[in-house]
Amino acid sequence: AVDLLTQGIVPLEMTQTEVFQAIQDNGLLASSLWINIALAGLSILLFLYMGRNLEDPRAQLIFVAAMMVPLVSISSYTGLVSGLTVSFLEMPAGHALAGQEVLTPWGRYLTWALSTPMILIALGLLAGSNMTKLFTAVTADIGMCVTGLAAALTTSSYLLRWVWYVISCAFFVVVLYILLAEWAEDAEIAGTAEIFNTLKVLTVVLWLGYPIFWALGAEGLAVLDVAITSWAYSGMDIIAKYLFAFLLLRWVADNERTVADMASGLGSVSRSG
Ligand code: RET
Repeated sequence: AVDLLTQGIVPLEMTQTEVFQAIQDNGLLASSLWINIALAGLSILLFLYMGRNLEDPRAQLIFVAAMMVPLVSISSYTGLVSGLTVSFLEMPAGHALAGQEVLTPWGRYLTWALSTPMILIALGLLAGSNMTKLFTAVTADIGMCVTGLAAALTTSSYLLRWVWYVISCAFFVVVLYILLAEWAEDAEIAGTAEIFNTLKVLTVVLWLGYPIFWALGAEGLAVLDVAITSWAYSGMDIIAKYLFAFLLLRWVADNERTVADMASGLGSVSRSG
């Protein structure tokens, strides 16, 4: 075993094929992943159609950000379903499943660092955010996702898993503050308060579900099993991503003039540069 280790080979590790098989053998888990691949694919086609006539640069920018959401999602779920971004990790002492190998879909947390900033950029543009607030929201959000990834991947100490979790929540508070206080006020001035408030409520309510299910799932307190937790995330994803982007794009397509003329802290997103 020592020889193998020096060669970089760990004999007990599962191969990607074995992880792939374990996922497919769990019908409930596999379906939670496949359904999102299908819905992301349909969303991509639908959104392309909805945005086909947009001409104002700011409206187009919101469209591109919204479009990235299902594009990142289809990539994320392909990584999960193939076993590429899923690992069986041994939980540390103190965890309810201590000593057992727990299926950890860490690719989810990794790709959230790419998809959730797109949601926030779209929302910030809609609200007429200035650069400082947009930067703060996006960087805090990336911090939240990456430290959430760290929480899921830490196997040395149960306490430190929760320390990461608390750090991630602190980043999340920054995002919530900008959404609920700063951008809500900006949207009033920009004249987009109605649609912004709808999307804000949808976002805040759903996003709060993620840390709750993380805490209850196999990686946290292990009250819920892996497949149920995966369905919870997949269900929230369907609303927080595809429904969110659909509502946003439909509004932008119907109100392109409002978007073109709105007061924005970012200045003009001009046609000629
Ligand atoms: C974690 C665990 C640590 C604490 C917190 C979390 C928050 C995650 C959120 C995820 C949102 C994801 C979305 C994905 C759609 O693509 C990482 C679960 C605060 C808010 C909307």
